[in-house]
Amino acid sequence: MQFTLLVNKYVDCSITSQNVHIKSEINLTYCLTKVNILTDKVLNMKLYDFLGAPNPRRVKIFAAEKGIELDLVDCNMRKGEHKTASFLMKNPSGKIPVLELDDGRCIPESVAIRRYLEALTPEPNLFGKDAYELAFVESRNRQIELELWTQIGTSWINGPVVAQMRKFKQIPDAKIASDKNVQRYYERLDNEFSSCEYVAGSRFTIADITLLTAIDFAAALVNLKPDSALSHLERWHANVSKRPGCSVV
Ligand SMILES: N[C@@H](CCC(=O)N[C@@H](CS)C(=O)NCC(=O)O)C(=O)O
Repeated sequence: MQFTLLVNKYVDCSITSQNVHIKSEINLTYCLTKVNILTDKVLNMKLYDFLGAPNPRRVKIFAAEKGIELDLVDCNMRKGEHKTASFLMKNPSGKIPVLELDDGRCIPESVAIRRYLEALTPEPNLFGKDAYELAFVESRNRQIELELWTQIGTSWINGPVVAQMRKFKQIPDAKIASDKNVQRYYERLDNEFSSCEYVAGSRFTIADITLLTAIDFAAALVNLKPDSALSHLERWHANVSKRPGCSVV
């Protein structure tokens, strides 16, 4: 319905003048984007997921915040389903999440998937609205990925849950160092949240999802819950956890 109306508008306008024609082409592009959104929703994008895995959760929260429904496909990591030949065709890195489109094309990497979803459904905006905000949100998101997620990852790989899998040679000293780095980073964040409501300023963005999923995973499975004395960090955590989209596990 919406598609037909907008196309009619395009056709009507295009015959009046060159100027209006250009404007209406923009309308058509906008309109086709909208159709794509509807089409992708109708065609069921599949998200390869595993309950409790933090990187797919980053995508699930993002989608929930935007009201996008994804068809979840259980990729049982315990059984190694993310390393099978057929899964490696979807993502040669053998990791989840992967978004599979209706025509079989696949997008790995949680940030890349979310860029795709943001392009399809621009509102509510979660990546940044103007040149500065886009760059600032990206910088905050990257810092949390590179300075916190990596340290939590080291503690996880060298910690007790992974020890039970007997797959990796563990390095206890690496875990001692990364545990300390995580605690120091929590202190830095606490300090930042004393003057800032969200990770990238005054509104909720993708960077908050990156931090929330990191902390929840660290607290639940890596024994790295932030100290309750870090009251600003605790306030931020309670505040974002209340959002319906963030209740997705
Ligand atoms: N940078 C990737 C990381 C994906 C990732 O590490 N996913 C984990 C699950 S939460 C995984 O599949 N691990 C399996 C492995 O590393 O072999 C992203 O953001 O999607």
